[in-house]
Amino acid sequence: MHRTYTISVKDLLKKEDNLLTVLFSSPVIYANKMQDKSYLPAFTVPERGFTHIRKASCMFGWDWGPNLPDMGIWKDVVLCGYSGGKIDDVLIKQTHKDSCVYLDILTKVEDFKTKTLSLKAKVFNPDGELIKTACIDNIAGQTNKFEIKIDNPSLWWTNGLGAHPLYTVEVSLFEDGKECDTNKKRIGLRTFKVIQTDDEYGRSFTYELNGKKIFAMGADYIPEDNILGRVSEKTTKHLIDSCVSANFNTLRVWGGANFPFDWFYDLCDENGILIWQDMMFACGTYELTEEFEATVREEVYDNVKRLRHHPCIAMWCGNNELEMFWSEDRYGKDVNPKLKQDYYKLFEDIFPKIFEEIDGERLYWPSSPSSGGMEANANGENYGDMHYWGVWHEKEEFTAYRRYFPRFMSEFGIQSYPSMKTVNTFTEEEDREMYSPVMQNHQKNPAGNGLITYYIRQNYSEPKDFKDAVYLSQMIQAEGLRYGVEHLRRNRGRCMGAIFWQLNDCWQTPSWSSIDYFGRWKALHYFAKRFFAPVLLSAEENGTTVKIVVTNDTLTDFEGFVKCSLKTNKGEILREENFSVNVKKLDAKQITIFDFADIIKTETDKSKCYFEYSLYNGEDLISTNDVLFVKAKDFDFEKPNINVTLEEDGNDLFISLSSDTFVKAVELDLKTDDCLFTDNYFDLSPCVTKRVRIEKMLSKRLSKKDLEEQLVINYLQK
Ligand code: BMA
Repeated sequence: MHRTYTISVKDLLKKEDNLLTVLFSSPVIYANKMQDKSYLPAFTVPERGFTHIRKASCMFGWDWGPNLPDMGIWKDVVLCGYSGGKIDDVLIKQTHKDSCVYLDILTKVEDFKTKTLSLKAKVFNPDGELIKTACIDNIAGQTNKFEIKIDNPSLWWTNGLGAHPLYTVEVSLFEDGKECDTNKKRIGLRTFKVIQTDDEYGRSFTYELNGKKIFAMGADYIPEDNILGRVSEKTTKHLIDSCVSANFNTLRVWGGANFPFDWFYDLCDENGILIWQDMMFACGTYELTEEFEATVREEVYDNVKRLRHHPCIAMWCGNNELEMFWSEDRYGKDVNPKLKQDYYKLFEDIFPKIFEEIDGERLYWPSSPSSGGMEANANGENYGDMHYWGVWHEKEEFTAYRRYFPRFMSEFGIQSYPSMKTVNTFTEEEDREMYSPVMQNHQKNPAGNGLITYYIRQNYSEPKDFKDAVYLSQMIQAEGLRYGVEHLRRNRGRCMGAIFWQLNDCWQTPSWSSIDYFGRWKALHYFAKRFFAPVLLSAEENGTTVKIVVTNDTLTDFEGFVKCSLKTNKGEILREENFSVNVKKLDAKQITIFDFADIIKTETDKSKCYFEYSLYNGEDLISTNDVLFVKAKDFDFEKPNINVTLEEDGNDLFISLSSDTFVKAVELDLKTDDCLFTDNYFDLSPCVTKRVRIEKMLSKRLSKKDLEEQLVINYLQK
């Protein structure tokens, strides 16, 4: 599934009536049979033997997806004809020096030795204008090198840091002056490194783009559909647009699936989203037979050659969690020791050599998580990347995130249900409860429903009904990850990445995703837009103290002011303080620590106060939030009167909300239609009007009257 097969049909073709027949055998029977022959221990997956076959592992079932392995060819079949010669490969290398970029365009040609061949390279700037041409006459096959200098290059930046200009390099092959093959690649001019330097904590793991140390923010990407034929450029575009809106700059393409379609990488190039690219191995053991080794080598050649020109590709990674499982001895004592040797051979010997040969520039990282290889505490926090699952799988409280200081967090997550509209698509009225057979069948993490209930009850009151449980599940997920991400960003420098598990879903399911199968944003995605804000003000509460920190992930120093107030549930101000703040570019700075022990003296005081903090740049509100001193279930919410007004201004629809008491987690939704709001799942402070715009309709356009009829408002109630 991960390979491209090129088969010569020249001697088979007839003038007409050519028929291509492809025979498939069952992947399930094959995997099961092989498992009987040679047992390969693995995790998560219900189908036996999935690591024996080179097919998206998650198709055999995962803890968020059904066991539905399909059969067939999932990409186009093309018939190609050549004469004279053909371009086999184009590798473009960049050197950035003295404000210029030098391109080395290495072109490998297969020469059929019939006529004289020549090559021409053209470079077009981001506006499509031809800026450079170079020719090589009378080539003799093999690798030919063009050297092209680009003056005044427009650099490629990630989302939030700058533009994402794309240049086009076109290489054409001529047979006696007549074009016989051409190869076009879009590139971005940028330098990229993963900086690993020993320091007081261990070793850094920092993305450096055009010489700037950037903090990676984003999520893990899984297949968009279990049935790949239903994935289209349109579905991917909605996801990538949603990543851009929520201030992402990185996605990790997880190794338990398939390499995404070309348009996925094109969209990431166009939108400044970096890709951590896993190879397709996950959560199990693999046996390195001669046949297996040969095929996985080809996979890497095929995919790396296909993808390496994309500016979005940040780094390559060998696999998902294989090294961690070995390092934690999770396969048991009886596991065949050869499998461990096979692991080393493939991921620490064969793959590094291939990546060096066909890329040579990007980091090849053996596994996620890893501390750098040879299973030296693979999932340790001081080296490399980390997957932290104490919150969720081990029922740790959200505050547990604050105990860890990973150099780069590449997985952590909490499950939630998709919206009721999504649930309604696969249920009848009587199925709409957590433990109905239908709902349970869609919950693929055996402990999932129990953990959702556990976290809801730890933080909120008993859900009134299933609909309320859905809403509360989204709130625990969003709040929990806010704890995690804000902590990581407060520790910018020591930690340089917050990639949460997971962006999307492959069917209608409760899962760790922030966007559901139909593209509906869960509360988490709105929270992500806030906690990934380029300049973030965040607070760390502890007893009666609150520490506030500004994290500046922009390329300019930030100057502004912070407004803080301790308020009662009715909005009375108990204490108020304002500060001017200056935070250097690409830095995090603690502003102050408050201690409210003189005001918050009793448990009753704790349950009636909240701390609100806002960051302004002039008049503009940049970042705002609040913290409670008790769990939301113990907070003394007063019954609010919420005032809602709707306005229409040209094509825009606005919703303004205000309340006479403090309200938490206001959810806006439409009865039948779907849209994205500029903000959602926010808190309302008395006397502060919140104005939200409909940012994008996902279904038909609404008039103000439609909105009046459709708008549903929900909020956290005791
Ligand atoms: C991670 C992933 C997936 C899984 C997720 C949730 O470790 O790599 O295998 O879906 O945990 O359990």
